[in-house]
Amino acid sequence: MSQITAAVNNPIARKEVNFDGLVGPSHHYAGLSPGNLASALHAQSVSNPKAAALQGLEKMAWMVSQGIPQGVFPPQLRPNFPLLYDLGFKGSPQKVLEKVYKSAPQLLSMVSSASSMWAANAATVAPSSDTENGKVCITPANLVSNFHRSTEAAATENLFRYVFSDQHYFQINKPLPSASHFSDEGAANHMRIPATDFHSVQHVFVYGAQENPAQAPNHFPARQTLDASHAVARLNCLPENNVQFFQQLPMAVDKGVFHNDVIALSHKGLLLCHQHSFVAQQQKLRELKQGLGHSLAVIEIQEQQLSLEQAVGCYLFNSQIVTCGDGQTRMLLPMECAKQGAVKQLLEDHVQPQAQLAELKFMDLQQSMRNGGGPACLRLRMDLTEGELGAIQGKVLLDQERIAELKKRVDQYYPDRLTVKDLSDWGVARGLIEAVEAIYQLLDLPQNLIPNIE
Ligand code: SUG
Repeated sequence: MSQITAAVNNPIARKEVNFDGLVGPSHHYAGLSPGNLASALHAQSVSNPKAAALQGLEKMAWMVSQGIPQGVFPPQLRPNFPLLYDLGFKGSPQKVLEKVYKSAPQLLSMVSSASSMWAANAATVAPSSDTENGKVCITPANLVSNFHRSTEAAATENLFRYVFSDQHYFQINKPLPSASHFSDEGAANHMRIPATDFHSVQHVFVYGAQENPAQAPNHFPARQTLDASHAVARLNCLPENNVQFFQQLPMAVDKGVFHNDVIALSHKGLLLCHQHSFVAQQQKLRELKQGLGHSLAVIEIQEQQLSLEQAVGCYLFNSQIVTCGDGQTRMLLPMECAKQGAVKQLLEDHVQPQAQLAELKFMDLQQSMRNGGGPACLRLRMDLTEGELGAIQGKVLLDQERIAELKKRVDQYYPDRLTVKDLSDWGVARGLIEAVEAIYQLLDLPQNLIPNIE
């Protein structure tokens, strides 16, 4: 038996840890992401950063209450003053904010976006059980599809080089080159699927764009390229036999499926997806089954059960299926799925029995949902051994006490109302920066990870 098969074969050796991005205090709605329908719909509406962060922390608290290891990544510093200086704005912070708001309000939104909260886009991760070098391999995403998101990559890489700095256990790669040819959106377009019998594993990389323009979406951008997916698979040291590449259905991208995790999700040997998730779907699913020795359960939701539009509206596929401390499997879904009778019925009548779910847990994540971020967008999954968990730096692994401390900081520092105009006020912006500093302090993360704004 090869080393890789042996490690995959031992499911007790690793625990799935979900690292959620804590919503930052500058969370607001700016309509920055073409193809993300919720972001466009809520552009310029008034946000509530405090409620957004507390909703995210409630989700983390539920995970901990279920006996599931849970981590957190801090928000990045926003407004991003160093970037504004790089773009030629000069003067005191107040002057810089006034100038950028006056000349380019959308730019102020871009450099102030709290988008690092969507940790599923932070990186692609391969657990040490699956990699040729036996390390956890992590490739931070370059996120070049949207300017406001591309500015996350450097800070994410720095954070990961600190938190996962033990090179005995972790390999942190550089993000791919920042060019559209290598556009990479991280784990949102990647599914690690072990066989139900744990004898093998497949990594499915989902891309939206390839060279043939006939196979590209017409209205909205395809955010992930095939060449980027190939590069990430290589960098993450995955054996070729354990890797497959699926293309998103262009029609689905055009209907608002901007990441694969908006239309498909996996947990252990289960794949839950929509009928219109992939190009040549039946053939690709056959290949996947073959790669897993036919040990895979697929629940494929048909268009007449749930249309693509409905799926994008309620984010059913952006849920998290989790195995809890009591051994039961539960599904954490956005509240929007409970609000539509037909969706709830589909879940209760079909998904719950087929996936053998002990509970459907609906949670209110409305603040993030209004920017197109559901439960699964907010988290980056990693399967880690006890040794790897023990090597993590900073107090980023959570218990209820640390969550309560984080809630206190959020209550103390976060505004409960924010518009882009508010961001042009240095008094407000300084408060947002202090909030981020307080969170780094609480999580025992060095302040030098936060760029100096002078
Ligand atoms: O990249 N929204 C994010 C949502 C990311 C969701 N993540 C996953 N599906 N994994 C995006 O489109 C909107 C920001 C604004 O418009 O203010 C935004 O960036």
